[in-house]
Amino acid sequence: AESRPKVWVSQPLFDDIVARLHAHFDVVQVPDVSEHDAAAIADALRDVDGALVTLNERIDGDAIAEAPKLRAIANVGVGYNNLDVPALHARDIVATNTPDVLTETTADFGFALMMAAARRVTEAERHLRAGKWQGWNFKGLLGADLHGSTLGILGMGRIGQGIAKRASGFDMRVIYHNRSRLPADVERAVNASYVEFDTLLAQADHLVLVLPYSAASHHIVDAAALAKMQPTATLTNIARGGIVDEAALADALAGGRLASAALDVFEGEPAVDPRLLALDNIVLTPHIASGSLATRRAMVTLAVDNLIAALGAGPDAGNPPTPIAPAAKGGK
Ligand code: 8YV
Repeated sequence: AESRPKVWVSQPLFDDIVARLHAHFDVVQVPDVSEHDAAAIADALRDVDGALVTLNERIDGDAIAEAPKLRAIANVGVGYNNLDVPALHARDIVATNTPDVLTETTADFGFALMMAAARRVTEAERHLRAGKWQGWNFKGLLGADLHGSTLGILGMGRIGQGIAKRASGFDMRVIYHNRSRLPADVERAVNASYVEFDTLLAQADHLVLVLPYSAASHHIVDAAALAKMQPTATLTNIARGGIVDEAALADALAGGRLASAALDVFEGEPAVDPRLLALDNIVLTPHIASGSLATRRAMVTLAVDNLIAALGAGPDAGNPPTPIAPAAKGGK
């Protein structure tokens, strides 16, 4: 009998969804996430036709070069800075991601983080839990308003637009900066105005980062950018940690040059800079913005559909629903 294609599933995802792969492929699962160093990844890819991976797995040029049979990589996640897409495409390996299905959930969480930073929600809870609440205090833990303020969005893709839509209900003015300006009808639909990067920094009362990570966006929010922000402003990052210079951010927060920040992503995650951990005026969450149960299931479903189709099986054989375009520049 003809041997079936072999696929690697890098993490224990949702078994009932991943089980659909068994109809078409032999599935190799490596259950120990801690083994996912470069050598372990290269090993796992060496003998397979395809793989279902997450942001924990960096699929680099060396691993790809050592995987002669590889034909498809299905990334669970919309951002794909963990994949060397040019190296994959140079070998005609199909790469796919999971856009759209996580947009609204991630926008919800971005809004939640921004609100938590503005109103000092987690700082207030720590205060209470530590037994420091000695009675109601008129001037205690005062924050900044969202309503009537200016929301700045850096990166106006699907998730940025989702956040802009939500801001209308909070009576916020929305300004944005993006590699390219949105068409006028889209700007109207999300009620947002395009501004230059420096204007965004200067005018935002609350700045939210939702842009793909790439060489072009590495540390785009650095000391110089932070210095252009208002000292009363908040900064929320739900994109990738490497977009922010975390040392500069810690300096700004400690020095009173920025009111507060909320980070769901970190440059060296899961490690978090101890200087950030030591600050009170920061909300820190472990990369959970897309983490509703329904959305994580939808992401795995789409990644499984992509992998089946990319390897020439199932109803969409040869046409995965959400391939990463060859010319794509960043992790969006
Ligand atoms: C995922 C994400 O949890 O989609 C993204 O870009 O960062 C998150 O939604 C992560 O990518 C899982 O691999």
